[in-house]
Amino acid sequence: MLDQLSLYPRITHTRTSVSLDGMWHFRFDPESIGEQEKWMDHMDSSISIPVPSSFADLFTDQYSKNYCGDFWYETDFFVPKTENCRTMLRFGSITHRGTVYVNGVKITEHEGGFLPVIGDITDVVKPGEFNHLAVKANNELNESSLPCGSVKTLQNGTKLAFPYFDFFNYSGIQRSVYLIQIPDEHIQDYSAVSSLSGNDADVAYEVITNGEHEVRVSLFDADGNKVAESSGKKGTLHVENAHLWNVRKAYLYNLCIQIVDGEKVIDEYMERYGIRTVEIKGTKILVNGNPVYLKGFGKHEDFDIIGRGFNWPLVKRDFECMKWTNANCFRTSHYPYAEEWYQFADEEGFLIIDEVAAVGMMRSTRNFAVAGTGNYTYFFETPTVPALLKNHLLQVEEMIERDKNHASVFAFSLFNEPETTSTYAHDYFSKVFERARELDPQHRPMTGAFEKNSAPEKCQCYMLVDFMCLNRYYGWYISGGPEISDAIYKFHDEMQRWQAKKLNVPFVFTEFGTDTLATEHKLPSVMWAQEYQNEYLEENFKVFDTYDFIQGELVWNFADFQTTEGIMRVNGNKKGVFTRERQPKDAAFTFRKRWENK
Ligand code: GCB
Repeated sequence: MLDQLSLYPRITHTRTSVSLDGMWHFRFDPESIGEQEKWMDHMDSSISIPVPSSFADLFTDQYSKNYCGDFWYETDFFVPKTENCRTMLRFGSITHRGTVYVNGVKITEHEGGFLPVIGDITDVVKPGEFNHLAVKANNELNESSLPCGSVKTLQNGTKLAFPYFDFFNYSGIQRSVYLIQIPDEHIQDYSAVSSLSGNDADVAYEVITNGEHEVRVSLFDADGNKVAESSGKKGTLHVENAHLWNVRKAYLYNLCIQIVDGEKVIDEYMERYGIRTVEIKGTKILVNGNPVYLKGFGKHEDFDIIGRGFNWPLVKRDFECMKWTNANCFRTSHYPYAEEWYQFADEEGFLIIDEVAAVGMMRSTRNFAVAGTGNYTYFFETPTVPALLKNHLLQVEEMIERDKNHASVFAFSLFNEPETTSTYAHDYFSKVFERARELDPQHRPMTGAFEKNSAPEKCQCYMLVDFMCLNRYYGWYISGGPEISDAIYKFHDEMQRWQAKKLNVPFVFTEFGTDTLATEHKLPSVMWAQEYQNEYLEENFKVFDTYDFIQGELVWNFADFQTTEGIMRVNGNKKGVFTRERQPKDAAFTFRKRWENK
């Protein structure tokens, strides 16, 4: 357990947190000379850069956009006081890896670009003065990084990222940075698990602190009335006539955790908390005991200029668009998103399949096209696998630790489209699933998204998941355009083969869709025209509606998004139901109508 990893920065009676977002200094370090030249102390010839943001789309030149290698950030921040508290820095993420220095001293280093980086800087900060913060980051991909990929060096020496995945390798300090001050004796982490009995609920909690003083936990309803109270590091809050957090009808309580010494409050942490249960029963997904059909999207953190940089207005707009389509769910394809997405999903009653950045576990820079060809790339048979597994386990741990208390998170996805047809893959993923199940206090369903090679007869990993997630493109990558009738025939054939296995678990489509240009209309339809996207969807819906074990449809993708350049991508992936600017294509109206009563 990492101190403060899962605790989002909050201001309470005993805690402060100050955003360090703004314009910082920045410099590329293609020769990796920064450390030797002591850039952690000071960087010459730096340029200004906004935090948070990806760096790629801020510039006007090709080199900066596609830069791959080391790069540095620096800023100065004022610390008013340091007595009787711990002072910490918390980055929402540094993509893909980072080393943090304060006043020239190395504080921490972190691998993985989509989870928080935390450093205790108490012993190195100077009170009443400006302090110097430097970050050395790196965005290279390899076969033991999550996500997976490689680096290609051009003849002129320029390095380029070669992702084994279909989204642009946006990098940088893409999420907010906070300076946090908390008491010496403090709350390090907590978990809370709800169970229901009749109209009442019990919330079993566990609080971890670094001291021995008493812990007091209270629950307040939305009007601010205290409805339950308990003491001790472990305990239960009994809530009479509990208001449940329901899908698209959220109710959130306020949970208040205190460390107390008599009447004195030593530390205090507060968070919104939704009371709900999730469970898989036979082929049904149950929330509070009621079946839910998942309607929604695979998404990306992706927008013009800011890339994967966190932006509240974008969160708001995306939720408004999702609500307009009558959706109730999304998958954080293909990495854990900024925490604010989950907070807002808690408020709006959206369900989330929370995915770790285990994508690209198939040796191909066009995995979207290779999936389905049957090509086998020996991914889980190479010497890098132990290092990959170590990373994978660590990031699953950090993701579950960070996201475990969100009502919106109803399942964790531990992979997207790896090679699953070998016993090597089975051994690898058995370890990942075993670890994830140990870690989640809520015992949520665990899953992963399977591509087409993971067929019922060949897949060695489907038995590991609690519900099946299939990514299928019948009518796009397979038998598209005028061949769509064949595609649907093949689709039914595959579903019947799954049905014959009698797995007795829900199946959810976590991807299906067509690239569609918002500018294109054509009668009769052709691939890439809006009419084809709609026809494809209607044909796919007929398949979904045939099998009662199909319990959800998350279309690929919510919006058009940026990818690596290539002949299969027209300035990015155009499978959005919305454009990259978040305006509806015709398909958005199709979903709005279908999901109204589904
Ligand atoms: C997939 C991948 C996703 C791609 C998508 C596509 O199977 O999981 O990352 O973007 O296909 O559009 O090809």
